[in-house]
Amino acid sequence: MKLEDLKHAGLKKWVQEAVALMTPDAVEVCDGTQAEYDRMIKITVEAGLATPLNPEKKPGCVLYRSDPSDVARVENRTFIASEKESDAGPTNHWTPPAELKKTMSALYKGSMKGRTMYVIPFSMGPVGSDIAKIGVQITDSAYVVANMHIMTRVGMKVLEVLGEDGIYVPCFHSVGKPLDTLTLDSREGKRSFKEIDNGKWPCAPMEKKYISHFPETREIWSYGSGYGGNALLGKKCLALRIASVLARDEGWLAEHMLILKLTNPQGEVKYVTGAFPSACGKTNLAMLIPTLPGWTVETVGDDIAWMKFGADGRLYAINPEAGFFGVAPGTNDESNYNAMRACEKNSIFTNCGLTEDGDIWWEMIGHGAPGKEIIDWKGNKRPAPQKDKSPKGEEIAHPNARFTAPAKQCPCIAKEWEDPKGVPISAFLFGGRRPKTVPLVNQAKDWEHGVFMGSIVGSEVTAAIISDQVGQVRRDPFAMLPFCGYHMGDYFKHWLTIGAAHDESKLPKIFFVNWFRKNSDDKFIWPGYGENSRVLAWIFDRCDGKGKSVDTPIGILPTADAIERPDGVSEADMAELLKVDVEGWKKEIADVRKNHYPKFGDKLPKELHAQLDAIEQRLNA
Ligand code: O2Y
Ligand code: MN
Repeated sequence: MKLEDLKHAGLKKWVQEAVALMTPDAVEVCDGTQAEYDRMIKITVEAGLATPLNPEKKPGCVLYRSDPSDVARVENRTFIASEKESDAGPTNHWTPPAELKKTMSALYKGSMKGRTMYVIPFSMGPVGSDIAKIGVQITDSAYVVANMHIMTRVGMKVLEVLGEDGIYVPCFHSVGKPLDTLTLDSREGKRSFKEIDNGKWPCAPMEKKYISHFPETREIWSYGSGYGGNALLGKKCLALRIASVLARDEGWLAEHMLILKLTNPQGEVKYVTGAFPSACGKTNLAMLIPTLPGWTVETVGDDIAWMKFGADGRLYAINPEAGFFGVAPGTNDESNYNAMRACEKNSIFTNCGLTEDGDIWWEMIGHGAPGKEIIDWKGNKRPAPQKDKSPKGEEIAHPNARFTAPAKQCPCIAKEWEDPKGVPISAFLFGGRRPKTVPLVNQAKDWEHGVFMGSIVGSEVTAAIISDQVGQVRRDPFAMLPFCGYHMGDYFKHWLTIGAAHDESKLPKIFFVNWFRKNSDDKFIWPGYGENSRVLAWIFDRCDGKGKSVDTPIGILPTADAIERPDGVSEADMAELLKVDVEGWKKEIADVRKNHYPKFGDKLPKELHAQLDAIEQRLNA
């Protein structure tokens, strides 16, 4: 579709202004068709940026290799440019919006020279759902267009819903690498050549990358990166940072949470959401295959949940996304069978290894690589690994290598996953990697206690993360620290306000889970993965006021016999997993009081301090 054919006058004007600033060679409005997707892949293959995979191994799939400097989200280049610094809060990077726009406008000037500007109308959530939101992303990356096709709903239907004056979130994106026209002197005279990417992933140097959010005007400006969360602006930028601000203002929740559908042997269903910091197996939990007979888990979403109250007073969630942007290394048939099936066709792979037979490979895929050689994520030929592990720093696939797979291809996708009304949520789970202190599962005594639990989420630092902080807990409240578009103290307040404004009996129950307890030999006590269904079953029952439980100073815990023990977990192990470690919790409370809560200054709600005092008193009683 051509720019002139856009019916929305405000949108047309916004794009025209962007064209005048970024001066692309051409402009295309995306229609979301398969033909368009295929053309984006072809353009990038011809530019040497993509390798089609062997259709017998991975039909309809393609592999990209990014620049080594452009491999992940860049938190230190991510900005919340609210008018007042105090609205962004101490855990976000802040710059005055006018100053940031001035700096970035200078970068955007001529940034699309030699490239096509794609205008992507996209819906986060089923098109037309009351909970969904529309965004329009301008980008000069065909890779981004193809990924947005999978991760969001793109196309004409979105423009129809937008009509002539509908509201959308405007999103600027440029990789920040204009293609110049080079003029060379030759014997025959001057000759001009248009620069091409020629196999080099286009992006700007780190100090010129900006992932900027303007919460008051609900705008996103991204410059300099073509990778993942920096460039696919519907995901972290719109669906979390901007949406969290909308949710605060409009009385709903935009959360970094998976959504799963849990069915018991009697066929009764409950929907559960869960927030976990990175590297806790969120996608694996969303796609879990229960070991507990008769139970099923189906997936509604693996990363983001938008939740609004229905007329019946219950909270309904949608997954605003249409695909999975999953971490490849570590994903295998054992850890996540369903994710492996979801990405075996029509998927995009980024920064994985390429085998001799035209397939992808990554560390812990479950087998060595075939043949003699493999091409690593940097494009270098290496001996084909016989085992599926590599020494740190010498990986074949980058540790943040990704698959982009359509959600509808996941064998365990729930039939309700696109229900525009959303699904009614019965439980919120919070969790982190906590080798000590935190029990396997702990139900909050009430909503405020649950908000307290969410506010102290974190994972213990291991040598693999930061060697001089080993043993400390790196807190990531509600797993939202990098994704909240405003002050985290105000965010806690928003959660408390939601609880106070609604009938608590209809609100989801809140649980803290911890699959990562270790014994004195540094071995995991709980097997995790499919065995987590045993914990989900207890949570299911607790939502109905059933399930054997005991009230303790730290929350409501299962009795020793409430959760059926999996193979390899002894009675003593179970007792360890469910014990109240009084001394450990006193240290936990002290750490939160001294090192965590002070970060949020005056905006930390008094209710959370009261929770600290109450738990401390109960522990001392
Ligand atoms: O590194 C990136 O750009 C991707 S980050 C990501 C992708 C999918 C789901 N979650 C995340 C995250 O950082 O939480
Ligand atoms: Mn995430």
